[in-house]
Amino acid sequence: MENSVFVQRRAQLAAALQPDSVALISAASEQTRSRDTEYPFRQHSDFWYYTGFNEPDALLIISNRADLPVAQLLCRDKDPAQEVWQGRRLGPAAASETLQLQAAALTEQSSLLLQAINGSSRVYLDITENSALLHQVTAQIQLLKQREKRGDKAPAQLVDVTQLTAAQRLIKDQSEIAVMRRAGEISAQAHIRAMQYCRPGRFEYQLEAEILHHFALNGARYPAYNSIVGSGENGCILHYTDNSSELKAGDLVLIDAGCELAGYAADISRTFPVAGKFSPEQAELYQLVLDAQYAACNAVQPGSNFAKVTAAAEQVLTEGLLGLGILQGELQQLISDKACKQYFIHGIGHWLGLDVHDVGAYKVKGEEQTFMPGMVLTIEPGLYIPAGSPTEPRWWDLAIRIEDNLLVTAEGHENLTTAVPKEIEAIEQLMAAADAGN
Ligand SMILES: [Mn+2]
Repeated sequence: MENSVFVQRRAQLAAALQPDSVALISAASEQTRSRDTEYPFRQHSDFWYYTGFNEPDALLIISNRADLPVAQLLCRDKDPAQEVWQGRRLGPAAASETLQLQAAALTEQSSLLLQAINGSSRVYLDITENSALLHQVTAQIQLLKQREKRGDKAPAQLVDVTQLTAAQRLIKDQSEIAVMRRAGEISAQAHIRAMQYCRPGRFEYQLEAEILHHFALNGARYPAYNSIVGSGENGCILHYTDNSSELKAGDLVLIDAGCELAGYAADISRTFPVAGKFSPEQAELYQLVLDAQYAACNAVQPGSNFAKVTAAAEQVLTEGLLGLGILQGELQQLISDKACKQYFIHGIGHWLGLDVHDVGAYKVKGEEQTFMPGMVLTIEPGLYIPAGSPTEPRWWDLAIRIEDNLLVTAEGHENLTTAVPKEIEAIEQLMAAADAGN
């Protein structure tokens, strides 16, 4: 992303603060995996959004005060001995130029933070997450209060910054949309690869390996979340990530996987038969979820909202489940009772962006958040019928979810993940062609 994008985002946040205020945004820290090894470093999404700077233990100070720069960065100093072991550091001098802001070493954090807080009317920070910073800020506020006779001034309020950052991140700009299109494309191709590789006798983790391989080969080294590959009854466990079972002919396999590219998540689910051909029951239930997914996608446009999209999907699911005899009763009653929720056990979708379950309000003053161009969301209806459900046993252990990523546009929406097939015929053809090729 161009540096000007980050400069513009910081200016936008500064403008959203109350007059004479500062906002503090922390970078993530390294997390221990075991003993002296760490998890792959993942930058804090807000910090990444405003800096594009991928080092741990940094702090961004944004201000709209006339006597302070719009943006100051505190980061690790250069240290040749440490860098030989732990990797390169940008250091304040290069950071200042590269990131187009004022930068100083972390050793100056205490004094620069005090300067930024002293005289500010409000201090915005994440009051739930970084308790070390919160402690430091409250200690400094106490100090300033003691020194008020000397002319120092403690801020009157600590405010949660995440409401402002979430509102800004909810609407994606052109550079974000370009990255998310690419993340969707890479993830779609990875799902295709898993469908092509799938055979009875192979294992769930082998499908996962195909997917991760495709992500990494295309510049997305890590998934956006732990990949779910659930065959047969495993598909009924929503966050199944053991991925350890052998794939059996006659079962469906549900895959929920998406890559992270330059910080941005894709989030795709597909369900297909292990042996490449849907049974009649599988096909009927699958087509029902697909019809519901189309109905929900069609309802994604400016002015719509998650409640309308949910209603569109639930209408189709309820009619279909009634038609198949899985639900019994009177249609309107079943719809108003939300009877389909017995088998459609999660929400229709969520915001998508730097976080897979991205920030952004779902309700605004008690009302549904209205869809606007630039918002990106998932549409993912599903049906899960575990063994023992009050249905004919032929439906048991079927689990189906179909999930795409949609960008709201002025005209309606753009589906970012259409490259991976979801029509029954298209899936069967793809898998048959892969079979013939081996
Ligand atoms: Mn999702």
